[in-house]
Amino acid sequence: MKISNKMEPKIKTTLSLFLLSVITLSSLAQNPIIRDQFTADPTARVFNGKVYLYPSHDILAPPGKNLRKDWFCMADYHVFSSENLTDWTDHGVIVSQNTVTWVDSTSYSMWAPDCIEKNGKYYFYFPANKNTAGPNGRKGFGIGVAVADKPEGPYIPQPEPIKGIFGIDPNVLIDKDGQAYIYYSMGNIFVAKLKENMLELDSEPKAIPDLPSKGLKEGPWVVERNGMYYLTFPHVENKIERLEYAMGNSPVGPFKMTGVIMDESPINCWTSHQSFIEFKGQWYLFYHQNAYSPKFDKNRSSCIDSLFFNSDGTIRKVTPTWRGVGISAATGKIEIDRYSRIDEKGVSIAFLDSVKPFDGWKATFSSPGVWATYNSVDFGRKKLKTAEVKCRSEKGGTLQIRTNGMEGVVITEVNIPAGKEWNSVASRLIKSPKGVHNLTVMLKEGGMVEVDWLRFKVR
Ligand code: FUB
Repeated sequence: MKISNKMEPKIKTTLSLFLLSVITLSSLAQNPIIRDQFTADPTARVFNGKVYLYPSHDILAPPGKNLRKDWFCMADYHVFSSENLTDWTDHGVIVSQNTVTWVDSTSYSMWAPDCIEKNGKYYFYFPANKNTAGPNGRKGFGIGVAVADKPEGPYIPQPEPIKGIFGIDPNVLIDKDGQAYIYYSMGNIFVAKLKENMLELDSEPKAIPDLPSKGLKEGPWVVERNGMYYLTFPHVENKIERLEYAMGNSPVGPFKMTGVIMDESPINCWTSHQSFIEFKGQWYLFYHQNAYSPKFDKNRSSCIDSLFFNSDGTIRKVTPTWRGVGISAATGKIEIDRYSRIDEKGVSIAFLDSVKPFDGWKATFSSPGVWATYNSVDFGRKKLKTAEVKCRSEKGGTLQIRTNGMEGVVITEVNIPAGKEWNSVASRLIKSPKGVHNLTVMLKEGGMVEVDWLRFKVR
């Protein structure tokens, strides 16, 4: 891509920003899925056989900007992609409050976005505070569109927000007949038709009736499956948001309230926000919580768990997990603190360093016999020879690593020397499994042992 001097200054800045910011950092698997920055309101889309993630980008309010310290603060959007839901590439900033002409660049209000493809173009919809009042005299939230030729950009923002919308959390559905609909929230959830150009409304926005009348509703996400339309949204039924849905026979309803997709956050994140995709024959729910910021729930992180439909088309409630989805390579770092099952009385999870949450977590095995299981580890077909465990134990201890839970085959036993420092301890394998197995780590004997990660090596 060439930056030419003849380009509009805003477009030029947007392109330069995009080109400068393309990063190909790979994150690890498990929940949260992005492990070096906050990513809220995760919109997932499948484009060209890959999964693209368009989250909003929570940050702490920068000092000296006259911003509330206790509120959402978002200046830009990144896009991420993955071929396996396990390894994620950050393609960098695609839209920033400083490069959209109509956005108040002091507002840090780039909330939940969406992105959709039509005729080979990618339309990125985003809410933000306007810098001028509209014809109705209102500033507040508008919804803008930025357009690209590729899912990862570069995106060129339109000079004006979509006329006729005052709201947040855009979501766009293109129905089977090609008609596009935009959904958004502002107290109610609204729907309107979009014109063929995807940039203008083709009908008056209408509030969708028959949804809960008490408690905040926001974040609509509509998906069609087998001729049924699912209107999903976060709603405060009790004290904080949970994910609910209504079903209907058309993109504009009527929708009938049907159930709860995910209960309120077990770690008390006030907001929730969702999107669904079907990828390689499995449905997945993307959502967020505040695992990396337990004391401030406006710094959130994206997660994925599998989602299943019942035979009547209703959705089975999803329980959030730390393990998340996808298969982990035995030769990569397996974070046992992102367990699929755990001996809750004997294994505890904590940050490695509470002032550096993105360093991740450790699992502490308190006494002999306690265990944690991590599912779906791929040992491949090659013989593996060594296990390496990053661990620490003041008194020393022996960890047993085996396949398939309590009945499994012992792969190795790792003798951890007594000491105060973190060490990488290696141990020869007794058995090298082949293919995909669940892995169990058990403290066989000794004192308390802390584990950061483990992996297997061919040498
Ligand atoms: O991220 C800011 C707001 O919080 C979103 O727009 C809402 O859906 C909620 O997640």
